[in-house]
Amino acid sequence: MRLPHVQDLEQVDFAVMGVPFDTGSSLLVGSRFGPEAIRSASVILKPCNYFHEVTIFDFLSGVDYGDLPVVPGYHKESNVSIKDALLPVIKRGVTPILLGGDHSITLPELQAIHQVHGPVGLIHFDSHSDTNDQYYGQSLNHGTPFRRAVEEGLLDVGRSIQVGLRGTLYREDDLDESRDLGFDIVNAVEAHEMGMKALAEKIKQRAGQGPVFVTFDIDFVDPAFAPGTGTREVGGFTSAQTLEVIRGLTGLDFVGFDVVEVLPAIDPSGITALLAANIAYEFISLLAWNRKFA
Ligand SMILES: [Mn+2]
Repeated sequence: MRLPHVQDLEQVDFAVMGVPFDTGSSLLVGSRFGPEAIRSASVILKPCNYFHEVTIFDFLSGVDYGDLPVVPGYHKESNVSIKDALLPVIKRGVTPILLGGDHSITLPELQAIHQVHGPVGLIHFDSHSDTNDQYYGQSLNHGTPFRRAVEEGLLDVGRSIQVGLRGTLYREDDLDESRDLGFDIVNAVEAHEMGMKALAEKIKQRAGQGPVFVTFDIDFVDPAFAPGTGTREVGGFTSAQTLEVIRGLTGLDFVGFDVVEVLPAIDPSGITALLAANIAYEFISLLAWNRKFA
């Protein structure tokens, strides 16, 4: 987006930052290169969001903060490092727009958010619930962050919702485990049936008035539109539907966003990173919309 690479947060409203960590991936690795690919794709973005009738920099100041430090191959150390590096940004009142990286990075993000904001509502776009207890006997993985987040009390789970879930499961009761943790769920078939406007309304109803964090796994989108990700599931959503549902989320009290699981090596066309850049742009637009209209 050609934002300046600045780490001085004086007068800054939002900070884009990369989290180039993919040690939590269960199948294909390489999302550590997601931030670089999304940044490269983002040069085409322009400041005016025509749909919202808002020109971002009339209302917000934003920077590219660079990447948060990680230790490739070392999950616990990286989680501590991500949380410690993010915390001062949030303490300054700056809204983070985080670029992954695999979905395990959202746990340390939420740990940092929780220290400042307390439990937050989670709006989780994904084809998977990511609420498994363990993978390969390990508690930290990109399939487990939201179970850990509930266990650690990071979420106001009564205001949290997972949308877009689909694909084959391990057991018939897999999704019940997510409901038992307290999440509301809209699976992909239900979301297709209700349409994106109604889905956005349902998400807003659930998220309510308190602080919310939005986490967007790019595999929410159908692999036809976002092939560059490691655990693809068919039957997903178009890029147009993706923009429509995000644009419907105006007026919420956003405390942070991430877009994760972009794996550029298996998408030579670059359309996955381009979509991820536009998703991040729509997140920023929601912040600008709130300044202009809320
Ligand atoms: Mn995920």
